[in-house]
Amino acid sequence: RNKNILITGASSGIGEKVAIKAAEKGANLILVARSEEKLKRIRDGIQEKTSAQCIYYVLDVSDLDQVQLIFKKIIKEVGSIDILLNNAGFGIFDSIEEASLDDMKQMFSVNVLGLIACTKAVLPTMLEKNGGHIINIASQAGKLATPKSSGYSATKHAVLGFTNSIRLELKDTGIYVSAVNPGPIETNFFTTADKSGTYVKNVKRYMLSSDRVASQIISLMENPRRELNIPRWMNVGSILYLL
Ligand code: NJP
Repeated sequence: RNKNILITGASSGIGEKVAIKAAEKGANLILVARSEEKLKRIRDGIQEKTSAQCIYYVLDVSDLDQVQLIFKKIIKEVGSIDILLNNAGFGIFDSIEEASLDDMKQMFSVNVLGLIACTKAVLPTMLEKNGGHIINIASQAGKLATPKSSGYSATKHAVLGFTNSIRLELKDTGIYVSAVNPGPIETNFFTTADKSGTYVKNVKRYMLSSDRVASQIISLMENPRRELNIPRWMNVGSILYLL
């Protein structure tokens, strides 16, 4: 309640669901993504249904200079960030022969460098207050590997490495650092990740709803802890299928 929560990738999927649930619980939201129209629609919906304060900023997190600039503006406007949900990300699934280096570069720019830039941009105010919570959406793809997702999987391994390292570094501050490692979730993610639809067809029955994942993230926000693995058997099921 009354916490300032900044969510990247808030214009759809997990980010949108967490924003709505957090607003219902009385948090103040700062929504970040590239699609202004979607952010505006979500902001309007939140303002209509709750008394939460909600603002949005259009930002491509892979533009590292813009991240610095916009986060400065945000912090000036809201004072401080209590919780940063580093959720913006995307995947492109391809065989290693077919995967393009441009796609790999873009995935690393958004999923890894963007996430690092957002973290660095909130850190000074969190350190100053000696408190805060940084939650990074990683993936089971960052713990295990499946075929045809080498680039995406590499980015999520990087997210986990980054998360684990700063968690140790910040352990004597009041800042919590968590990673969330879900398996496949029903969101727009697969429109880009799996253009042929083959992966989705195979794992559909194991997919989690974004609503369920968002509820678990809200509970992580309420009870900060190290890591959140979302129902293991579902992830294991889908991974076994692919091996
Ligand atoms: O996907 P989707 P999810 N700058 O496509 C934003 C991870 N994950 O909710 O910019 C700023 O509905 C995009 O907004 P827009 C996944 O890797 C997923 O499933 O307007 N924002 C949108 O709001 C990702 O890290 C699954 O296009 C950027 C959001 O990101 C996170 O969950 C499984 C951006 C993506 O929403 C949320 O994905 C798993 C940029 N450059 C982990 N690029 C899964 N769905 O199965 C994208 O383990 N966004």
